[in-house]
Amino acid sequence: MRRNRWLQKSWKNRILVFVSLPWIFLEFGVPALAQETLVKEVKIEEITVSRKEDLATGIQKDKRASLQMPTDKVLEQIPGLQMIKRGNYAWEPTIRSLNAGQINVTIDGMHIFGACTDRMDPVSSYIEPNNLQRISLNLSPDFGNYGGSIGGGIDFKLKQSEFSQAPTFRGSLGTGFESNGQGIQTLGSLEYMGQRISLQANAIFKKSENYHASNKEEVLFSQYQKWNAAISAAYKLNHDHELHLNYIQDEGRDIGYPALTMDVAFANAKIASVAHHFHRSSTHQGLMHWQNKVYYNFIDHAMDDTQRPADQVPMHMDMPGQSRTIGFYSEARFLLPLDQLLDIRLSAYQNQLSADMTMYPDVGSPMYMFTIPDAERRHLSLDLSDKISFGSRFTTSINSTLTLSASHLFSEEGKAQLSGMLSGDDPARMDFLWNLNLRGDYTLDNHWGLSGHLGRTSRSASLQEYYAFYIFNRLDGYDYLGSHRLNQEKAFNANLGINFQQGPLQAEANAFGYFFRDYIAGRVLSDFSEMTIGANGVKQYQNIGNARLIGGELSIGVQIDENLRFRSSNTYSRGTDEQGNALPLISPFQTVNTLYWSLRGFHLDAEFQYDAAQQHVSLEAYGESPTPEVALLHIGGRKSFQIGRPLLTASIKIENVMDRQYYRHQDLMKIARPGRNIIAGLMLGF
Ligand SMILES: [Cu+2]
Repeated sequence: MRRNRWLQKSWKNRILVFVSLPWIFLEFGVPALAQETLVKEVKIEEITVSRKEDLATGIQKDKRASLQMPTDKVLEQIPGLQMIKRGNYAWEPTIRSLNAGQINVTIDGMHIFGACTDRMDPVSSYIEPNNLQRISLNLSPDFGNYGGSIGGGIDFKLKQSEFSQAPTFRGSLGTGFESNGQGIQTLGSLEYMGQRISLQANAIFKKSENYHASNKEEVLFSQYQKWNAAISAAYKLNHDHELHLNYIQDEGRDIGYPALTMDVAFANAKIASVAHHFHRSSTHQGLMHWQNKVYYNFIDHAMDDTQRPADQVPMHMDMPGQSRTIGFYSEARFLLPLDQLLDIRLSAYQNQLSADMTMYPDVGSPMYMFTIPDAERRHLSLDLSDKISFGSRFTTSINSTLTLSASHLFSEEGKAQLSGMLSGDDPARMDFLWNLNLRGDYTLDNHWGLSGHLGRTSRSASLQEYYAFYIFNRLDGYDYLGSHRLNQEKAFNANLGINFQQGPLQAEANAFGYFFRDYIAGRVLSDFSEMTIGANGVKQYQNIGNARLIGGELSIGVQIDENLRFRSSNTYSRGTDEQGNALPLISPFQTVNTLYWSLRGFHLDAEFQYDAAQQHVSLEAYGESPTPEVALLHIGGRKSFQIGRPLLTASIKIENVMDRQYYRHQDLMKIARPGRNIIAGLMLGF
C-alpha cells in the first residue's frame, strides 16, 4: 500500500515534465531485396532522408502510420519480425523466430540488456518511435549489427540532430485515444537548429486500463502506464567534426502481465551517450566517415504481486533486477579503389546483471536468494565489412566479427550462493567467437536479380543461460538453472533470394536455413526439486545437439493505378531439434495483404491478415500446445490539413473490425488479444 501511494505522488510530479510535445508520421515498408544488405527499414518521420543505401523502390513507401503507434506494433508489422507477447506491453521481438541471446537489439549501436528474469522488459520496451529516426532490421549478422550474433538484429536509430544556415524552430504536438482499454497518450517534440548548435527534446506519456478481448471480455492485469522523454544536443566544431549528446529516460509504472504470475511495479531505464562524428565528402578516396561513442545505461526493474488476488499468490515475493552497461564503439568507413567500401568497428561493453527474490511465507522469516547472482560480461568485438563491385552487375561483400567474451560473477555473495552447485568449479568463462559471412548480389537484367548469402556464426550463452538460479519459465512451467559449462551455440546460415520488377509489379522471395550445433535449450533434471510453488520440475540450460530452422518470405507489391496500391507479405518458418521435436515459439505461416487507396488528400487502407494454425509443437519437450488459425481485418484512414505553416493530421484506425476472439502462437499462455479497437489520433506539426 505504501508503495502505491509513493507511485501516485511521484506521477503527479512527473506529469509536469510534459510541457513539450511531438510528431507525425511513420513511413514504413519493405524495401525490395536490398542489394547492399538484407536490411529492412522502417522510416520514421516523413521529412527524414535515410543515409543508408537502401533501394528507393515503390514497395519502400507502402505504409504510413502515426508516430503514436507503439514500438511493439511498428515492429510487429515488419515481415520477418514476430513478437512474443506476455501482455499488452513490452512485447519481445524475435527475428525469424530467433530470440533473446540469438539476436542483437541495440539503440544506436549501444548495447543494453533488460533486467527482468521473466523477460518482461526487452530493450524495445524502453524506446518510443518518438525517440527515433528509423528502425533497422538486419536479417543476417552484417555490419549493421553491432558485435555479431546468430540471427541478425534490430538497431533503433535515434533522431539525428540537424544544422541549419538560418536558425529554425520546429515541433509537434499530438494526442491519441484507443477505445479498447481507454488508452490515452500525449506526445510532443521541439527542435532548434542553428548553424553550429542543434537542440532537441521529445516526450510521450501513455496510459491504458485493462483491454477487452472479443465480446467485451475483460483481460485482467493488462493495464500499463509510462512516460518517456529524451533530450539531445549537437555542436558543430568545424566543417567536418560534430559532437553529440543524447539522454533518454523511460519509466513504466503499474504494468500488468496477464500471461505471467506477477506484474511490474516499475521498469525504468536511463540511457546516455556522447559521440563524436567526422564526415567527409564521399567523392574522395580514403576515410569517409568516423564515429566514436561512449555510453552508459541503467535499467531498474521491480516485479509486483500485490495487486493479484490472494488465491493466485501462494507466497508473496519481491523480485527486483538491475542491469548496468557501459561501453564504447569507434567505427570508420573507407572508400578504396575499385569502389570498395571498407567498414571497421571496434566495440566493447561491460554489462552487470543482478536479480534477486525475497519470499515472505505466512509463517517464519523471509527467505532471500539471488536469481541472477551478480553476473558480469565483458565483450570486445572487431567488426569488419568489405563490399566490392565487379562491374555494374555483380556485388559481393564479406563481413566478419571477432569477439572476446568474458563472463563471471562479480560479488562474493553471488559466488557463495552458486558454490553449492559448482562442486569446486570456477564459474568464470572466456569465449573467443568468430563469425564469417559472404554475400553476393547479381543483376540478371532490368527485371531479375539474385542474391545469396552464406554465414557461419556463433554466440556465447547469455548470462541467464550461464548463471540463472531457479528462474521460472511460464511457457513450460519449469524452474531453470544455468550452466557455466555450456558450449558456444554455433549456426551455419544460408539464404537465397530472387527479386523481380516490371512495370507496376515488384516481387521478392527469400528462402533461409539456420543449421545449429550445440543449440541451447532447457533439459529436465529429474533429481532436482522445484523452488516455485506449482512448477513442473527443474530444467537446466544445456547444449541439446543439432537443431534447424528453415523458412521463406515472399513479398509482392502492385501499383494498380495512380491512387491504388496493393502489398502482400508472407512468411513461413519451421524449427526442429535433433530428436525431431518442434522448437518452441515458432510463428506459423502468416500472410498480410493490404490495399492502399489515396484520393484528394485522403489515405485509406484495408489490411487482411491470416495466421495458419500451428500444429508443429512439442508438449513434452517445450510445453507448447497447438494454436488455431485466425483471420483478421483492420481498416484505417488519414487526412492532413494545412493551416498556414502548421500541418494538422487526423487519423483513425479500426483494428480487428470483426471483433474476433484470437491469440497468436507466440502469445504466452494463449491470452486473448484485443477485440475491436478504435484508435484515433491528432498530430500537429509546426
Ligand atoms: Cu520482471
